[in-house]
Amino acid sequence: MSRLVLVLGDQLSLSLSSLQAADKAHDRVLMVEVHEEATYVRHHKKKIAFLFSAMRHFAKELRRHGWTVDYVTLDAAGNTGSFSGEVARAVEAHRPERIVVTEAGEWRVSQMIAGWEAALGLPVEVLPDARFVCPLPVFREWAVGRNALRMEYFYRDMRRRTGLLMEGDKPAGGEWNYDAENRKAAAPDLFMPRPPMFAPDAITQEVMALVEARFGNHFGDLEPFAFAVTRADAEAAFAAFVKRALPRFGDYQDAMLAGEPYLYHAVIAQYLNCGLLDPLEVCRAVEAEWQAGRVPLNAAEGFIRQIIGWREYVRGIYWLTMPGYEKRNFLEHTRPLPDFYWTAETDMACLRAAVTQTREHAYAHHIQRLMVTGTFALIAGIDPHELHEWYLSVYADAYEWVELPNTVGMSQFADGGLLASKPYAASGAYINRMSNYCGTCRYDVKQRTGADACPFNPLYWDFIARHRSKIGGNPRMAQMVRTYDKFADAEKTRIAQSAAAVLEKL
Ligand code: FAD
Ligand code: DLZ
Ligand code: SF4
Repeated sequence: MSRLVLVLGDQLSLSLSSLQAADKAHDRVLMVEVHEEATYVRHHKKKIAFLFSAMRHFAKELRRHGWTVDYVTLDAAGNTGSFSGEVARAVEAHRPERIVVTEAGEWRVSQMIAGWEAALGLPVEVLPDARFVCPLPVFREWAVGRNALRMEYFYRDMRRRTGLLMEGDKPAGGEWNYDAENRKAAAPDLFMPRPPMFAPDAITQEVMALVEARFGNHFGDLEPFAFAVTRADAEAAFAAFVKRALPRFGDYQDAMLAGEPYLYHAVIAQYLNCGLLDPLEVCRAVEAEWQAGRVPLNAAEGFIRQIIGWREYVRGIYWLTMPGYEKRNFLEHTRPLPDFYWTAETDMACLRAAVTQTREHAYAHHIQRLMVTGTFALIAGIDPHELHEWYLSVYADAYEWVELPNTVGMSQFADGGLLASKPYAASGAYINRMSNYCGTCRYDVKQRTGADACPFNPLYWDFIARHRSKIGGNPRMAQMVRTYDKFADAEKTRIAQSAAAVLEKL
């Protein structure tokens, strides 16, 4: 039996199910850099360079382990530019008896793969992706028949399933979730930990030249490039996080600080999502730190919840709702994405900071994504699909299975509340409480209306007014609707006029 094992760019794990099912003595691995994947959205230059370099290093690792690997570079003669074209070319060249592939992370690619058996006339075996904690059929079973798919209940099942932070059948410390302790504002700190920087080696430098030549007009700065591109370096980056930042990860999880793009975050999603790090392994390492008394429980629990809770949960939601989820627009928002999401040219200090660091590092932490770029788009009524394409293209960790539910569901409430229990709408007060951006901003966060008012303020109240029929019944929004109703008519008019003036300028 000779197999062609296709390994996709986000499947860079030796434990991959397709590799486990194959035989290195007889089978051939195929890895391909293709134009279609680099441009289905116009990915950040750093993201393309990161992935191509990580793929090339992984191909070397596979060869070291005795695999025969056909690696097609983007500029190789005859590269057809698509997965389907490259698989067809490899079938023609090697005449395998079957194709084996681990299921794709994105629905778009799964549809391509579904067509290959008929198009190529040979069996195509698609195997489950065992790198996730929750198999998709288990998620489906959990979800069926529930009205509300709340992450918290799913997360508890994952704690029981993995045994992480469990004392018998009880959660460690007596509580499942220590989020209430994780909302402190951070203070500037000269000794703030930073993710380690890895100098580009010859392979990365070659890839960077290719990316500049082929995708030079994509968003984002290619240099300086400092991501890990091998498993060993990704593990070193994670170890540095555990030692230096994890102890304060919980406390400052929701904080934002000017000039500090990373704070106490792990900056590992790009490694987890392409397979350089294993989700369960990093959780076990964090649990061990707590067991050894080196990190507090709120930090360990907060971190583990993001991975076996949120990360697994959004993947389940994605596969439960696709296709179709990408078109949801419950609030009927149609305004185009403002230019400053690409240029950072705005007087709003919080948005300028988030977009600038996104351009520089292909990274923003969760609260910047959710409560700055996300909340602004929500209260300004931006088309969720345009916003989805923005998030999918600008972050090094972005793949549709994880990005789409976070954008359409959590951030934009475009699924009508399937995922989030309320819209993440907020005025400037939230950003002021959790960051130091407002102190240097041209706008006044305390003013609700007028030319100098923080734009989040009129937009927030205008959002409540515009959507009261859709969100007023939500118990978590009812209080804000009542507050709006108590405003004098003149104030309501000023809010509407200020909001219109902000939107006009977009
Ligand atoms: P940390 O804050 O250190 O968290 C540790 C890990 O937990 C992350 O690496 C990640 O794997 C996981 N995690 C944390 N929050 C989430 C979440 N909400 N959903 C899934 N996993 C989570 N994450 C992506 O991996 N890819 C995306 O494309 C992506 N798009 C997002 C879009 C929006 C609008 C929002 C609000 C969030 C998005 N997230 C996405 C989730 C989260 O913002 C990132 O995982 C996180 O910022 C990555 O940085 P980190 O590794 O420093 O994470
Ligand atoms: C994101 C990406 C990019 C930019 N380029 C490639 C590529 O050339 N070859 C490849 O195998 N994968 C790439 N990827 C990752 C794929 O888009 C990802 O594997 C699919 O979205 C399936 O999840
Ligand atoms: Fe952002 Fe408003 Fe604060 Fe300026 S005042 S930084 S726009 S929240």
